[in-house]
Order: sequence, then structure tokens, then C-alpha cells
Amino acid sequence: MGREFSELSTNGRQVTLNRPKALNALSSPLFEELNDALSKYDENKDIGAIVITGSEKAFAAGADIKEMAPLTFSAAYSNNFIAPWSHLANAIRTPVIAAVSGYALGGGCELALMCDIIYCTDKATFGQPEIKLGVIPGAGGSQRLTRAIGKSKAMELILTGKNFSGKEAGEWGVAARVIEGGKEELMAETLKTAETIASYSRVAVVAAKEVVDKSQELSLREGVEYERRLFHGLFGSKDQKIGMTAFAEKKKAEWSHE
Ligand code: CO8
Repeated sequence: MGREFSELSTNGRQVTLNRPKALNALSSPLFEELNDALSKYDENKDIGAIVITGSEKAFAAGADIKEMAPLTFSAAYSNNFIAPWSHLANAIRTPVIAAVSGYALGGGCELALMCDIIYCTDKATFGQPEIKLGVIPGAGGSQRLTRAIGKSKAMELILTGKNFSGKEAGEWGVAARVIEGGKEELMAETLKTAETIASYSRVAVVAAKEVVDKSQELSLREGVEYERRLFHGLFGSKDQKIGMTAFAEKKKAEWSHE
């Protein structure tokens, strides 16, 4: 099958979900391609940040309902259906920003939540409507949304299947920034942030992402100790010397990424 996203080169790197006939519904082949692209970007040391986006109308309207409809328990269980969809959260070390315009529903909302930062337009629509289909979120939505907005609000959204707006996503801390306007304004702001992240030492950026991620899993004490150890470790990097020397000499740091 043909590629269902296109790549655009910027200072960061961008993956655009491009399955307009199904509002970017996430089929297994689409996810395989997405995972391949993310792995290639992640291996490329010249890429300092990755952006995932969709169209003006849809970031992604969920997992492909038509693909899932005939699925049986035994096939889903024995093939560990959608387990590979966690590749982004489990294996990608480069920061990933989701730029959400339009619908981010079900698996689309979960894909955005797997990213490190979400930017959205004020007109974006998020939601976990799986309950209306007789199922529940299956790619981390019940866990990540709950961590992001708290139990009561997440429970209400997941049990009612009600959507929430881009504006609410910003107010509740799901999205780091809500951009007024359309996809163009959204991409301009997202790429600026991707470029800022990509302009820093890769070693420090990967470490920063790792410690923030650990805060979601470790106790406060374990997390603070983990952070301190990684902080100590960075004194073994060339970029720590480069960054601090450049500050003292009032020069711009030229990172070695080592
Ligand atoms: N799957 C398959 N096809 C879809 C999906 C989907 N999730 N969403 C939209 N489409 C298709 C429609 O069937 C339609 O196709 P056709 O033209 O052949 O009839 C086309 O896209 C356009 O859609 P609509 O005509 O419905 O467009 P509207 O503007 O009228 O409505 C909506 C837009 C409100 C977004 C509507 O399409 C909708 O409700 N979509 C389904 C949303 C949904 O329920 N998503 C959750 C799916 S379940 C899920 O994601 C489980 C997650 C499990 C793990 C996922 C891991 C990442």
C-alpha cells in the first residue's frame, strides 16, 4: 500500500498522518509506517525533535473501527493487538510534539497523549468515546489522561464518552499551548518549539525527557534520586563543558552532542 503520511523537512522533523478518507483513523498498516518513520528519525542524530500532526479536520479520529469490528478476543489477545502502538512511548528517545488540529478521538487522543508535548488549536476536539462502541481506551488513555487531568474528570470523560475542546485541553494541562487560529498558525508555533529543542545538546535533551518521564512512574523520592544521578552523569558529557564554558566566555555554545 502507499505511504499514508508524508515527511516534511524542517529543523525538527515532521510526520503528517495523511489518510483523509477516514479522518486519519489509525489502522495497523498506518501505525507500522508511523513506527518505522519514528524509529528512523530517532536513529538519525541530526534530528533533535519530531512533530506528529494530521490535517486541519483531524489529527486522528481514533483506531480504525472498521478494522476492529470483526476482531475476536482470541485474535486480539494472541496477537497482542495494538501493543506495537506503544512504540512511541516506550522506545523513542527524541522529544515528540503532537500538533493537534480537529479531531483527536479515541486512539487519536491516546496517540497525542503518548507524545511529550501537545500543542492544539482552540477548535481541536479531544475525547475518549470508546464507551459508545462497547469498549474502553486501549492505548493508554485511561492511564495517561487520568495522570494529566485527575481521576474525577478522566472518569467522567471516559464513562460518558463526552468530548472536550482544545481550549479545555489547555486549561486542564493536557495541552501545553492552545493556538488560536488554524493549522497554519498551529504548525508555525509547533515548529518554533521543535527548533528550540533541536538547538540544544542532544545528550541533555534526552536526559531531560527521561527524567520527566520517570516522574510518571516513580515515587517522588525515587524520582528525585534518579534525576540527581542522571544530573551527575551529565558531568561526563562534552556538552556540559561546552555549555558552561560558553556561558562563562559569553559565547554561543556549539554543541558536540556528546
Ligand atoms: N475508524 C474508521 N473510519 C472512520 C473513523 C474511525 N475511527 N472515524 C471516521 N471514519 C470514517 C467514516 O466512517 C467516514 O467514512 P465513509 O466516508 O466511508 O463513511 C469518514 O471517515 C468521514 O467520517 P464522517 O463522515 O463520520 O465525518 P463527520 O465529520 O460527520 O464526523 C467524527 C467526524 C465525529 C470524528 C466521526 O467520524 C466519528 O465519530 N468517528 C469515530 C470516532 C471514534 O469513535 N473514535 C474512537 C475509535 S475506538 C478507538 O480509538 C479505540 C482505541 C484503541 C487503541 C488505539 C491505539 C492508538
